[in-house]
Amino acid sequence: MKVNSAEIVISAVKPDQYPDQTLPEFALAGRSNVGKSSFINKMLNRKSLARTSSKPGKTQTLNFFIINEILHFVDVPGYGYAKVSKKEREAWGKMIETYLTSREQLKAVVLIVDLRHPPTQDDTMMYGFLKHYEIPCIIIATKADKIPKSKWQKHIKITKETLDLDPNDHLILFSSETGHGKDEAWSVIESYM
Ligand SMILES: Nc1nc2c(ncn2[C@@H]2O[C@H](COP(=O)(O)OP(=O)(O)OP(=O)(O)O)[C@@H](O)[C@H]2O)c(=O)[nH]1
Ligand SMILES: [Mg+2]
Repeated sequence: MKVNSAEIVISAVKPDQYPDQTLPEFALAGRSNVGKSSFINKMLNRKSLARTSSKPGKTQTLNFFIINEILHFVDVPGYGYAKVSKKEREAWGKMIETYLTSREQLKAVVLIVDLRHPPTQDDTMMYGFLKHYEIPCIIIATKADKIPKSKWQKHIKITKETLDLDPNDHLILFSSETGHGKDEAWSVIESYM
């Protein structure tokens, strides 16, 4: 997709703040600091529309972006960040669960994992949650630029096996540094629209 316009619509914490438009929507999910916001920026050719940080816990709310006036990306706070309190973790869990299980225009979740390491227990739990609710998901294995090409296939295999990936689900190798995988990610997203 050629991105002509992209802007933030709203930062929401509860359903009455979600945009009421029924545009097809794609939400990010993944560990804190894995690169969800960076993925959005790369896909939209924007340096810092979605705020990123080298420290985990940057994204705290559900941030809705509108693209070409025809679809939404939703940036989501990451999971698995050890330094948040139990109370905060529960509030996060509620916010994201409410969103994922009630948003009718949600077409697919883009689940971001780190290609360098096997998916964590939190990653496999999130994948299981999406399968349980029959929410289509697109797996993005990011930070590919951080390991040599010769090791990509080995890491992809480990990622698939650890997640117990459904053969019908797409797994795309990606890098927000180089843009590798961007065209493939767009074409899969468009196929869900
Ligand atoms: N080398 C490299 N670094 C990346 C890539 N994607 C993200 N990063 C870096 O990883 C760090 C975290 O990126 P974010 O996009 O803020 O991560 P996030 O998943 O949105 O994190 P939270 O909002 O805290 O959940 C930043 O320092 C990014 O520059 C990538 O593909 N390659
Ligand atoms: Mg973020």
